[in-house]
Amino acid sequence: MSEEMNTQQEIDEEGRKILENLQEIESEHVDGEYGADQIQILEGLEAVRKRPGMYIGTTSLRGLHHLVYEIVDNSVDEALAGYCKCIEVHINPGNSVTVIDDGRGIPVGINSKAGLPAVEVVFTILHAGGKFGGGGYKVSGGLHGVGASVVNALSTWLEVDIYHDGQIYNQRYERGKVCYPLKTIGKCDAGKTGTKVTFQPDPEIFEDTTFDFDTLKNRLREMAFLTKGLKIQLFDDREESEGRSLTFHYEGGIKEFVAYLNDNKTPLYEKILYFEGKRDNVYVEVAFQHNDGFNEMLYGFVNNINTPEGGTHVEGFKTSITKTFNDYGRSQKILKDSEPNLTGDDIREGLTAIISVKIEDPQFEGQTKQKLGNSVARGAVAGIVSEQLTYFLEQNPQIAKSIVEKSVMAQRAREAARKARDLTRRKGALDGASLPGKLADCSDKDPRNCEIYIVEGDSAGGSAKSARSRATQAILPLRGKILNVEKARLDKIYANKEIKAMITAFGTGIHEDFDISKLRYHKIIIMTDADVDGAHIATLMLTFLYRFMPELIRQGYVYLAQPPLYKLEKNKKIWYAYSDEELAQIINEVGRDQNNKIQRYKGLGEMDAEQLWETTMDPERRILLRVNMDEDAESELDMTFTTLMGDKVEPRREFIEANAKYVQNLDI
Ligand code: TSJ
Repeated sequence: MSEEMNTQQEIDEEGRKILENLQEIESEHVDGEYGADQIQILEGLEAVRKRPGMYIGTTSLRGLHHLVYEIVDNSVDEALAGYCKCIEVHINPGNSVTVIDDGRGIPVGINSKAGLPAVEVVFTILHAGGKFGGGGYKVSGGLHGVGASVVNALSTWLEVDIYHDGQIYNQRYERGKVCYPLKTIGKCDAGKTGTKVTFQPDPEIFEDTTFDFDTLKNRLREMAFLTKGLKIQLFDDREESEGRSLTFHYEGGIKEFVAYLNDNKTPLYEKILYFEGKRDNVYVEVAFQHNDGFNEMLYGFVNNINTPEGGTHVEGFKTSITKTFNDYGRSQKILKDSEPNLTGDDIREGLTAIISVKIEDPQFEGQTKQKLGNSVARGAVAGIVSEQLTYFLEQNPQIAKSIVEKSVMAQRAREAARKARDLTRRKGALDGASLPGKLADCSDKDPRNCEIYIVEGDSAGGSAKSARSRATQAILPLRGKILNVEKARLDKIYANKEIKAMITAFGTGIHEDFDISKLRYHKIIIMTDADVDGAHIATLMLTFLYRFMPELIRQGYVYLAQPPLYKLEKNKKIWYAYSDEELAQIINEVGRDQNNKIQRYKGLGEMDAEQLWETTMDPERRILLRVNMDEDAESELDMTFTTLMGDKVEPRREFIEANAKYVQNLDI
C-alpha cells in the first residue's frame, strides 16, 4: 500500500512532463509527421513496463484484475455522461478480456496537440485519460485512474474497434507499440456506435494471468449498483467455464445496493431512504435502511471507488443524520428533555448505508490514500441529507419513530455496557488479576512455553485436563455455544461468562486496554468437535478474537486443534484418520477385512484422556492449524463480508474462512 502512496503524485508528474513534451512536439512539428512523436510516446509506455507497480499498484492477481476495471471505468464514464446503456465484459479463452460498450465510441478525429487520432492518443500516451477527445472529465477511477495506455503497455497485444458513422475503425498494439495506423475494417449500421477493446495481459509482467470470475463479478456488480440504469454483463467464455454469464442491472442503483446488503437481515421498516442532489459541483447520492441487528455497515464511494477509511463525504453523512434524528426526537418528545443526546453510534446501530459522491478532482488522504479529503463534500452531503431527511421524517412518522426508539435502546445499552465495563475493570475481571475458576492453569510461567486449550464442553474439558502436560498446557473449558459477538450488544458481551473467562485467562485485556506483552500463552488453541457444531463454535471463537483481539491472530498466536475423525483398530494396533481420504488410505494399507474395527468419533468426549493426548494434544504427534490473517485483504475485510452476505451462504463462516488462512503447521 505504501508503495502506492507516492504513485499518484509521481504519475501526475509523469503526465505533466508528457503533456509538456507533446506541446513541444506540436510546436516543432506543424506538419504532424508520425515518427518523431512516436518516439516520445514509446518512452512513456516503456516506463510503465519498467515499473508496472507504480501504475497499477501491484503485479499480483489484484493488479491483473485492475486492468479490467481500468478499461470498464471508461465505459462507465460514458454511461455517466449519458451515452452508454450497456457494457459487456468477456473473459475469452486464453484469458484475454473484451470490453464492449454502446457509447459514442472513442473519438477517431485527429487530436491537434498530438497530431494523431484521439483513440491512438488514448492508448499510447500516458495519463491521457479523458483529457483528450472531448473534454469530459473522468469521474470513475480514482487511485489508479491512469487509463487505457497503462493497460495497453502491460498487454502483449490490444485491439480496439470503434463503431462510428457506419464505419468500423480498428487499431492494434503490441506491448504498447502501434502495429499500424488507425484504419477502417468494414461497415456497420449507420446508427450503431460503441467501443470494443480486447487485451491480453502480458505474462512477462503479471505473476498469474488467469482471471477470477468471482473477483470480476463482485466489482462489476458494485459498479452496476453505483450507476443506476446501467446494464453490465459478464461472460466467462473460457473452455472450462461452461458458459457462465451474469447480468447486473439496477434501476434503483444504490437503493438496491442497500436492499442487497440487508437481504439476509430483518429490516426495521420497509422503505429504503434515498436522497440525491448536487451542491457546489458535488453530486451526492445516499441510501440507507436500519435492520434489527447491531452492526453498522456504512460504505462510502467517491467516483465509484470504495473509500474504506471514509472521509469528508462519510463525515457529512454522519453529522447530518445525528443532528437530524436528535432534532426530530426532541421535537416529538420521544427523547425527553432530561435525557442526553443520542450519539452517532446509537443512531447508526443496525444501519446499512451507501454514501456515493461524484466529485471533480478528488483528494485522497490517510495511510492508504483511501480517505476523501475535499471539505466541499462534507458540506454537500450534510446539506442534502439534512434537508431531505428532515422532510422525509415529517412525511413518515412511523419510520422516524422506529429509528429514534431503536437509537434510544442503543443509548441505554451503551450506558449499561459502560457501567458493566467500569465495574469489571475495577474488580480487575478483565485484566487477569483473578483467573477464572474453570481454568486449569499450567505451572510454567514463561508465556513462550505455554499453551492454552479452549475446549468445547465440560466433559471434553475434563478429559483434556487429565490428558494434558501440566507444566505447559492450560485448559479452559467453555460451556456450549459461545456468544456470537456479531449479534449482541456490548453490554451483553461484557457480561458473558465464557467471554470474560477467555479475556482474563489470556491476560491481555481488550480494546484500548489491550497489551500483547501481557499475553500469558503463546499458543491459544481452539479445540472443538470435528463436526458441524464444532466448526460453528470455532467460528464463533475466531469471530470474537478477530473483533476484540485481532493482534493475537495477526501475530500468529491462534491455532485450531485437529482431533481425528476415525479410529481404526486391527489386531491390537491402532490408526487414527483425520479425514475420510486418510481413512480410505489406511484401510487400503491394512487391508479391508472383518478384523477392522472402525470407530467414528462424534465428539472429543468419546475419546479417553490417553487417546486425546495421543491424537490431539501431544506436541510430538498432534496437528495444529495456525490461523493467519490475510493482511492484504484486511482493509477490505468488511467489504468482503458484505459481498458475501448477499450470496446467502452462511456468511460469517465464509468470511472467516476467506480471510483467515489456515496454514497447516506440523509440530510448531
Ligand atoms: F479505455 C478505453 F479507452 F480503452 C476505452 C474507452 C475502452 C472502452 C471499452 C470504452 C471506452 C469508451 C470511451 N467508451 N466510450 C468512450 N467515449 C469517449 O471516449 C468519448 C466519446 C465522445 C466524446 C465527445 O465529446 O464527443 C467524448 C468522449 C470522451
